[in-house]
Amino acid sequence: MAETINSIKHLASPLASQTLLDGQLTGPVAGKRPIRLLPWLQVVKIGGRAIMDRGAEAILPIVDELRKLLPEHRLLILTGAGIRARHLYGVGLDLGLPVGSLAPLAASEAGQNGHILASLLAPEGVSYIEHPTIANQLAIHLSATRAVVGSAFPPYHHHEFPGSRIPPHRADTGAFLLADAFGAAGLTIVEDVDGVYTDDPNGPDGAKAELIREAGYGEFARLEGALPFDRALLEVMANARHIERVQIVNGRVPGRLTAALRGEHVGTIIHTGARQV
Ligand code: GWN
Ligand code: ATP
Repeated sequence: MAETINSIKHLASPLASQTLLDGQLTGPVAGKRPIRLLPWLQVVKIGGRAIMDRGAEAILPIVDELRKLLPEHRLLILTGAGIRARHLYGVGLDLGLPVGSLAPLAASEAGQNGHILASLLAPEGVSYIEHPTIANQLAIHLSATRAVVGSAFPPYHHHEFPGSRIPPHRADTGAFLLADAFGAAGLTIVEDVDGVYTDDPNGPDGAKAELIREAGYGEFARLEGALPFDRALLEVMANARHIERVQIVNGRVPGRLTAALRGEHVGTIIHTGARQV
């Protein structure tokens, strides 16, 4: 039988015949910076406990500020889970629920806060959009309107890492993962404090805490006390591809969010591991 080589069926692929575990082999193919999908997008994470749990007194001024920002920016507004998730953790841990069961329960509270915020911005054409819509149809939604609201929690569910009993990847990490994946122009995290301090400013030693105006993610990782965001955020920042800096601002002070989105330094700036190339 004549030997035939059917070259038509051979597709050239640089990774076809090698392990994906050897960085030296994958590096030349996978080492490049990914493209920015939505370079004009500004991502804003609104604290669940810091803003949403406080009700009208804290939410309405932020809604007012977001409304005024719409002509200037195209926004993905993401909400944290707040106090109801803390209560869920308490009840769930007492019952022995695994971290993968607690993660979606807490995530749903972040979603509820998003629904509340979106309702208040509805007259401006802002709606809550679901996780799958953020993943697949954010561009078309933000072509139709200036901003959308979603849940900041990553939808890990039973894929949540089992290292701790409280889900380690919460709203701050989720917001950063999305901003970096989309190659957004920026991420601003809205809290109820002026930024990140050397220690919890509302804790027992709060009077001694000093505001850190600007530092790299590694310096925050070295702080031993509490942080105003989930620690996993710092791990993700180490490997960031696009987002070079994140600003934490006080959403209880009118104008801070607006200033931050205009590039002003009004809170704590954290530099990530992403480098301009
Ligand atoms: O329910 O408020 O999205 O956008 O992580 O999963 O637990 O879900 O399990 O599209 O897919 O509660 O139902 O809920 O917050 O996450 O959503 O109203 O499958 O629009 O159905 O990835 O919103 O919700 O909680 O975000 O964070 O139906 Mo909710 Mo959340 Mo809605 Mo979403 Mo989860 Mo969906 Mo999902 Mo679930
Ligand atoms: P979520 O969105 O996850 O519901 P949140 O971001 O709204 O939560 P917290 O997780 O409570 O709110 O974070 C804000 C709080 O963190 C501040 O009110 C402050 O008291 C506390 N905090 C702890 N450590 C620090 C620190 N080092 N610097 C500043 N604030 C800190």
